[in-house]
Amino acid sequence: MIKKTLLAVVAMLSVVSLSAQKYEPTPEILKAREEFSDARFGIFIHWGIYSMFAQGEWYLQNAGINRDEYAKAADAFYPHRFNAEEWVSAIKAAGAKYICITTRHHDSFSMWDTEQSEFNIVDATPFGRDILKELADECAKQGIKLHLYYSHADWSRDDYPRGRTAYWVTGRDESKISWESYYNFMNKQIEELLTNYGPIGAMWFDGWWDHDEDKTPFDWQLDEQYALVHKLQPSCLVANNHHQAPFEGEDIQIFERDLPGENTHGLSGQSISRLPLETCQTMNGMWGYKVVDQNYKSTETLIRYLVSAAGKGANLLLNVGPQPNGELPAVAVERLREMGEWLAKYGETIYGTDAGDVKPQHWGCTTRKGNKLYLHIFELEDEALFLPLSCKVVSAKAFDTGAAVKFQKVDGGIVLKTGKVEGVVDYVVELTTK
Ligand code: JFZ
Repeated sequence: MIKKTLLAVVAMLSVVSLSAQKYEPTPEILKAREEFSDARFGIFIHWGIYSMFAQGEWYLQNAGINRDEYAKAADAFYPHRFNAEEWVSAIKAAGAKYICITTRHHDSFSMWDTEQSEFNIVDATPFGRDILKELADECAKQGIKLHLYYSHADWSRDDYPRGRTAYWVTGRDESKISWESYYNFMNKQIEELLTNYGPIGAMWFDGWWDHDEDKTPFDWQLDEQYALVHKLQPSCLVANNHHQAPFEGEDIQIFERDLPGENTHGLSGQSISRLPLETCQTMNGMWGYKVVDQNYKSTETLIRYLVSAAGKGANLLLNVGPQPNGELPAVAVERLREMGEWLAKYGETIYGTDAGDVKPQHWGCTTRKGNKLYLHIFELEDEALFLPLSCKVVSAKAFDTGAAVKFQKVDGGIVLKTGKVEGVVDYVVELTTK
């Protein structure tokens, strides 16, 4: 009897300790998080057979069509202008420090040579090339990190338990729905991705929200999957675009289409954690190539967005949607080049910085690195600027010319005699502080 009770107590205790087990990031992960934050700028690539329909990556669900009819696009996918070297060069020239590519989006098409499904770029297309391998090799060659987007939601497979999107996509055999089978499939794919493509900087998951409608929470078994990622590659960061505050086991907090703390698109209402932050944003209006969407943001807007992200202590993951022929759109390449020109000059005030002492203002924002506080002034109607500061300012100068900027100590900070600021992308003033 006593023995039985003791056993029960021991069993209970071990359950308690298991459930109380917290994710302890390893030293490798902590280092990777720091490097990630220092990078500040990455390029997102949304590319798949959806590009051929040229209506964005949600086409299968938005059109509500038959999955087998949709899949016929694969048999004509021949992106003969795809050139990993050109992509990576253009992205490096932009000053971006990492690339995140869609390995498998919600339509279920895999952009690598996977053994887990025939619906992939090598087996299902006349092109027959493993573009992920080519890209991974080129990233290694040119020294830029590679992150992998991977969808949890799936709009084509029989075994995926249907969520709140795409339930009207036809052609799927409902009798074959099996979470066990689907979960197993995903983990085997993740194993391939983290085994065959060299070091991966981060796994960027997306699709959790497909089951956020459930009264009883859907169990995605993320703990096990995250542990698998960390086991396969101890320096690979885990990110999940679930639009919630971070879950246990995650290393990055993602925001979509809005900077942390802003929520104009209704996808970023979550509170801000202490994890490294990343905001993903489109260059036009859609992620995947969309022929009618030529509404590209100007280079000035994009630079200011990058600077504003840095001013909030966040990275910008800026998207480009390659064309069906495999080329990056020329308008996108032009913006990448111009952003790179700006960063070549002002990168010091962005890379490796933290959010500055003064929170974002109507005139711009601030970043900090060591004893340098950088003011990024986009526009200023007044001739002078009051900065609430608790540190001592030793000197102030215009970042690009080095010319001294006059300032005066006042109660609670300084008044900086900038003069009116207009007609510039970003007037950067460097303060040396003590
Ligand atoms: C998600 C993807 O669906 C999208 O295709 C793209 O990859 C982006 C980066 O991430 O964006 C979402 C996800 C969920 C909703 C909207 C956009 N939602 O639930 O309305």
